[in-house]
Amino acid sequence: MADDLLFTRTDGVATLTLNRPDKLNAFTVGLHRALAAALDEIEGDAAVRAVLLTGAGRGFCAGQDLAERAATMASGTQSGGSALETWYNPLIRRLRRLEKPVVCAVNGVAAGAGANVALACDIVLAARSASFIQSFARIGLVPDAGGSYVLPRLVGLARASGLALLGDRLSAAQAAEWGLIWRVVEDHALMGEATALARHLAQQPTRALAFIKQALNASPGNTLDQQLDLERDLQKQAAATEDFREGVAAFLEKRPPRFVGR
Ligand code: T3D
Repeated sequence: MADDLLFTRTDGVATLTLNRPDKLNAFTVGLHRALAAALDEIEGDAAVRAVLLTGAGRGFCAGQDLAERAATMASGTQSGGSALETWYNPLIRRLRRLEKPVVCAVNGVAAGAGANVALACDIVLAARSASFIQSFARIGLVPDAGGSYVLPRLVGLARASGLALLGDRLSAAQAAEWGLIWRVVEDHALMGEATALARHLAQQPTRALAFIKQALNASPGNTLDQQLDLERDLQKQAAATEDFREGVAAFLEKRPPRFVGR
């Protein structure tokens, strides 16, 4: 259903709002389709230079819609693995590889794949009342949507094991203290701060931000030598951009830079 996702573009920021509030924005095939179509547009629109992802209502996202999954399991039309292959894995790859920064405003509970979609974004702000739940083990599943990759890297094996094996609720404040997310914001201030952050990023040197994402994505699997080589290659490309020339000129002329994203 088209309204399952709200998609607006203002001031260089594409805002994506998961919009199934009665079901805590749980993922259905319809929501996945709408999100994939929006990301197609965002990738092809040079005027969009940052993305803001959030949820409508009191939740951010409760992961896979279990009623839909129960129905597809009963009819034999879709297995868990195939949903990952078709929807969740491409979504996580796209968020990580998108050549524009993605801010996530976690407005409420983020559970299962909903939590891990949030953690795949570049900068995660969470409302003080929000929480993160690796709820998979509670229903007999394993963390997916990149959870088993990102959790040990962000918080270490001991905390990742506790989160994944117990499926307990982690408060936004604890998530920030552990380094799972960037920052906690008071509930009433979340959307204002997240929007301001996304607008700021939309005025930054977009190509350089894309190269930074690329370098950070590659880092966990690289040796120092490989990473140094990658930094050299990316720096060569960054230094060839119009925005680098503008950044240096603005510095020397003691004025704010006017980056155009090229
Ligand atoms: O096969 C595959 O697709 C593999 C992929 C798996 C990816 C996954 O994400 S698996 C994990 C799926 N998600 C969960 O297990 C979380 C289920 N939800 C919860 O545990 C709780 O809802 C929360 C802890 C997130 C929030 O609890 P609470 O008490 O604040 O809210 P609630 O009352 O449980 O939920 C409110 C409504 O949303 C309720 O609907 P109702 O009864 O008012 O009509 C509830 O059923 C619905 N809802 C919440 N989560 C889901 C959901 N409906 C469908 N699927 C959900 N995941």
